Amino acid sequence: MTNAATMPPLTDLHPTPDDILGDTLEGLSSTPKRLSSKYFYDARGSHLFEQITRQPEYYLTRVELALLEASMPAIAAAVNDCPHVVEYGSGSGRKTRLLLAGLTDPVAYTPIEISRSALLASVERLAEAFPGIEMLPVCADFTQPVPVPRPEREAGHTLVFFPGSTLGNFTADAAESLLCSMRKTMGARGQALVGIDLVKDAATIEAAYNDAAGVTAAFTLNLLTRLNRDVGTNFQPDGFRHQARYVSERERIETCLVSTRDQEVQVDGRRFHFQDGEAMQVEYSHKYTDASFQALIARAGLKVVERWNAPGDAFGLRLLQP
Ligand code: AVJ
Repeated sequence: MTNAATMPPLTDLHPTPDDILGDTLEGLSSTPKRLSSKYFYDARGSHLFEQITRQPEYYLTRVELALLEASMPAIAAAVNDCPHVVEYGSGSGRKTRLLLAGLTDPVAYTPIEISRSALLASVERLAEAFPGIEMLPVCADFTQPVPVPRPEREAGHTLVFFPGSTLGNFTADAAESLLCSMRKTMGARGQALVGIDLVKDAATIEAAYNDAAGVTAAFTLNLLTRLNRDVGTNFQPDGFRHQARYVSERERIETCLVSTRDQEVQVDGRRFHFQDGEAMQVEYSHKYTDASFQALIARAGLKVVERWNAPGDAFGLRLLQP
């Protein structure tokens, strides 16, 4: 039930149409062309992502939820008491529910999420389930500096929660600056709980991004529909196809939209030509080893203090500290 008492105030810093247009023009002017995966998450994109997490090939969410559930007592013991939990890219909040239920006396919860609809729906459910935890939702692109609200009741420290291997969507340089801003958010006594997908056989990884039902393809192509609506591009989604390949040398999935014909796209009085077969880069999903993850977080002044792996090392949770 929606009512004034359970609806927490929203800090709304959603990217403006100008932000999205600027990024789109920059990406279409690059060689090779690229668009940012953060714009996948409009209302429909967030809904399609939820459907991806239920596809049999997409092991990540299922495995991480089971790992979080199984490790929760150990996680609660390793996390300092009375935390303010700040989650980056909170999505539907299924993992949050397990975390908030398992931690010792969480004081407040700040989800930072670019999809306003996903944020409002999840925080409304969480507010009902956890009436004693102050909800401080922020709609924002977390790759930009985000002011984190201050809870009414003093928290012992800040716990950054960054599950889903969302870190994997960032190149090493972008991941480093994001981890640095998380380190600032958590403060000297803070901690971060990060979910990472681990390097495994290429076929398993590739299948996860090429589900038989075609949900991932629809998710990728929705980016074009979204940009047509929000910044006035005139992409013809049926002139592109989803392509996701695991590149072992770079330990990542590279997702592209491939033009299936010679065509032109116009936006803001400018024209961009696509050749038949031209690939536009839209998403990376990096997979990690202990060594590559250690090296990455070290660049941001962080270290692993606890680690939990799913059976068969399918997925990992890492507790980090400055
Ligand atoms: C949002 C990082 C969890 O990269 O695996 C799923 C997004 N893209 N299928 C990922 C995604 C295509 C996903 N995460």
